[in-house]
Amino acid sequence: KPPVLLCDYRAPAWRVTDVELEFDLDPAATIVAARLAVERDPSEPAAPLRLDAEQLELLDLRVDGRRLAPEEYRFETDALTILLAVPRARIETRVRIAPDTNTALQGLYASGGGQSRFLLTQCEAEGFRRITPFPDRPDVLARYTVTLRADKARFPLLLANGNADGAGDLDGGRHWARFVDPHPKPSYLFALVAGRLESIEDCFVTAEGRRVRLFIHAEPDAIGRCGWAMQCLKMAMRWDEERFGRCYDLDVFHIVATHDFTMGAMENKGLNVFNAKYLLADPERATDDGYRHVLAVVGHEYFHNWSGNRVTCRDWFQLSLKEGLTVYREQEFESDLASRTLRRIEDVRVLWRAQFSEDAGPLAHPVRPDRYSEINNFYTATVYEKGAELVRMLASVLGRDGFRRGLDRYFERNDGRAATVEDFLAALEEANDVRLSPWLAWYAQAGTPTLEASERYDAAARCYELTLAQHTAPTPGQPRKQALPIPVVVALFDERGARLPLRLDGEAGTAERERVLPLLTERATFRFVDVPVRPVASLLRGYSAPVRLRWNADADDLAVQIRHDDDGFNRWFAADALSRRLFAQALASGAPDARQLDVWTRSLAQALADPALDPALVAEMLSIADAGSLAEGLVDIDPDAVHVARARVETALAQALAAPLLARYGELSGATDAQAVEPAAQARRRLRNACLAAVCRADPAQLPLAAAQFAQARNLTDRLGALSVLLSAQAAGAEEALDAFAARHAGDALVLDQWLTLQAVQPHDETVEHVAALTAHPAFRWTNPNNVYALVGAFALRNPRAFHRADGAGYRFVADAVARLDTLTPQVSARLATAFGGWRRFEPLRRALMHRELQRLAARDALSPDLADIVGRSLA
Ligand code: DPP
Ligand code: ZN
Repeated sequence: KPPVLLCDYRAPAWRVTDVELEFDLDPAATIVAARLAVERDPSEPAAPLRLDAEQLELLDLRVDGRRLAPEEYRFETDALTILLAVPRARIETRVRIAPDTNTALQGLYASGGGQSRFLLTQCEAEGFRRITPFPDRPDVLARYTVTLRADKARFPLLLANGNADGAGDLDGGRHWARFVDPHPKPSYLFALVAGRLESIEDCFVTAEGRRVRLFIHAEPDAIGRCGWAMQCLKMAMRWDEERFGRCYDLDVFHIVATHDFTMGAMENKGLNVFNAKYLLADPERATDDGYRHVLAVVGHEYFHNWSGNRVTCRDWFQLSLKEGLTVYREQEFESDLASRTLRRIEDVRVLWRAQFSEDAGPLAHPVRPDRYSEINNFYTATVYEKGAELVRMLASVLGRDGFRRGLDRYFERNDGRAATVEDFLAALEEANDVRLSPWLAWYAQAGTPTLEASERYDAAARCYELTLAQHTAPTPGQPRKQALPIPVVVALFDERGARLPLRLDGEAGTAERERVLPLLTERATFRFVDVPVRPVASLLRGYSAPVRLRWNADADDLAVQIRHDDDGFNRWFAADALSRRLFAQALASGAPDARQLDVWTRSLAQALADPALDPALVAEMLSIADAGSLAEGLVDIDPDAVHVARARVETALAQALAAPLLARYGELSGATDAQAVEPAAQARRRLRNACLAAVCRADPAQLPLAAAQFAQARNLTDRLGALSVLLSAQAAGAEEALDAFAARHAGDALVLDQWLTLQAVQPHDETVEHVAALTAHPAFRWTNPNNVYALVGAFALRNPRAFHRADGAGYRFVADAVARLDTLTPQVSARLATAFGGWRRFEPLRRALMHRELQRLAARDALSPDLADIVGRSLA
């Protein structure tokens, strides 16, 4: 199948204005009757009506009430094409589908087991065509009326998008319910749910005075854990009103939890469907990170109601238009409600680990790709996380008020429309009277820019020169790169941490204390005058652009930043830079430089002793980057050497700080807020766990502390933190602790997923066999994406040591899993296969072994389009 190209975009020849759907729901065989009001674009007099259709059994087809003869239409494996001479018509179809056997989890499928097995849908990106024949593309917006009929005892709850419009009983123990969604929407936002679920209800009054009923529905054993999500929903609704002036627009908002889902959650209009992992939370069964993920994802999906639903995407090339913007809004939401610094550090870590490595390999693509073979493979770190960074840069360039004005304009201009990145930039431009067209290059160009900084201080002239230069390496299909606009936020400090003035040569007026240096060309020098002493520069503050910073800052200058920078993110950024440098030295020569190591450990000792510093920030400073992130940018990677060098640096820190770490651990252990979920309580637990890990690393004789914490834990964060320490130390009693944990949480799928992950990420040789054995554990099913990601995904993507075992056993295990999953859930198999994407960057032995597994996958019969695309691009 040839790829879809952005440059081939054409507006739809036929529009659908209204859709009426009737479902006779049954897990084995559901009948879907559709009535579409279609209209031809007058400029397309000859175009037939093409309806996407996959895996549908066509029972009936009529146009304006008349059954069509076989020569009047074509029904192929992916489309139903009708030759129509009239400019508008009523199309009626009836199809049969089989939700029960739908393991792809796209379209209508079944979730759960036994009594509570229920039916639900997932349509983004192209699942609606597995429900009914339809022009399944985001620029066809229609009004939907949906009627559901089902057995009342098995499916007491019936839901679809929009407001309820009647319900009643039918003969034979069946019942019906109808829903009308007044907002025209693309088909990917369609949803229905039918089942025996329990519900909680709340209410929200919008700033416009609309009374909205809020519901969360979940299986009976889960409904007691939905209270936090409901609180998060109300916080999100209020925040979007206050920060961005966006109000909710229906009388009801539903959220449904499922354990069988290929993604995190889905923003279907008025009927969000959530992976239970991002919805359920209580202290016994969710970690602090789990609570924060619920806040972030509930916010994310709710924010899509404007950035995605009211204003949707013209085509899937524009996916980042909704995802980058919504991730940005989600980040701001959590930053306003919890710790801005912590959220920023975590986002940057994810960007470096997942997006930079994507950009450095064969799967690199621009934030707005210009081609795709399988759109499911473009729900990537580039589209989401880098896309959010682009929005963040635009927001910083326009300022808080300017960005708000621009976004208001964007929503107002494009409400009810399917928009493009150009529409977004045009709204920001017009509202601020600026030119933003250079920013399009950020959307079109793949690859991570390297930003090189160098400095020169002239004491006699009291002048400080900062030279910035950018370079982007070629990526597949883009051999030559252009310079991008890079906003470099900077401040200058003296060595005691006092701010120095920032006056550029030739400027008058009072000097600023922080400013954005716009790098618009390949290279530029910024000359600051009246600088009284040699300054310590704090660059790229708040991580103001998604670039790789190359800057050979003096270790003592980095120490000044770690100690004094008033941007919490840059304190961490400086500590991270120093630890990466020590890692590189250990990798090159076996040991980090003693003097720089000393500078680093003394700075962190001060941070640890500083009672005024956010404990979460201290914890992050103590946690050095994972091996994958440290290896990013290297060639001929030897994973064993990376592991050893990283461990050296980590152990050196733990040993240097052993006493203060132990003391701080003790102090934090007295806390009485074991079940509190406020950010401050979470931050203390985070630091306490970081201290415990380091203390036990420095001295295995301290492992009884971990055993004690495990035994006494009153929340999942403490229990898992301790278990992790016991496992990675291969402590006596670790096996018993694992078993005790599994027994305590038996039957709780989400907690057992974390238990599986903890075992999958252990950097030991025998983890390969252990993980393979765990696939036979009752807590693991190949058909459940959460299980697969928790065990096989964690092993393949987060355990470089064991995945890259020198005999190739890790590769073989993962490739076999990918092949097996491809016949069940192709989206999941394709995502796992990205673990092989970086194969060319490894040393020759691993490179050959990974290459062989990719070839073995490529040679299989009947690969899914999803997997064929990833394997094909990886080998190209
Ligand atoms: N659109 C979903 C989300 O990112 C993913 N399918 O929220
Ligand atoms: Zn999203």
